[in-house]
Amino acid sequence: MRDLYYGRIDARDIDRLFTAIRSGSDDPAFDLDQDSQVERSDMDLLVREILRTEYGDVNLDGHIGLDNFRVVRSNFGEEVAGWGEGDLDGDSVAGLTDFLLLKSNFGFFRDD
Ligand SMILES: [Ca+2]
Ligand SMILES: [Ca+2]
Ligand SMILES: [Ca+2]
Repeated sequence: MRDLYYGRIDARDIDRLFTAIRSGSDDPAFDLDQDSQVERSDMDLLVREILRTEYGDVNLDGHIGLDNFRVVRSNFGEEVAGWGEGDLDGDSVAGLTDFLLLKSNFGFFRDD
């Protein structure tokens, strides 16, 4: 997760971390909470504490609204490249789980 150290963290970092989790990586660079495992808790930390948003914020602007919903809807059921195309749980598909994740956080606003 080299980009972290350059301050350019974006959806590609999320996708990289999902790939690491899926592949069972033990690369310490992805173990953000330093518990020696690369897993969902590291993703929670990246999304919530580093990117300061929630699952569903497809464009990472700190708000989960209709524009984000439309991305998931337009790709629904399809294999997609990653978070920015509506895959919020890292299974490479924009599907029901992603829709429900977004729905549960719909209306989220980052308080700056
Ligand atoms: Ca960890
Ligand atoms: Ca957004
Ligand atoms: Ca998905």
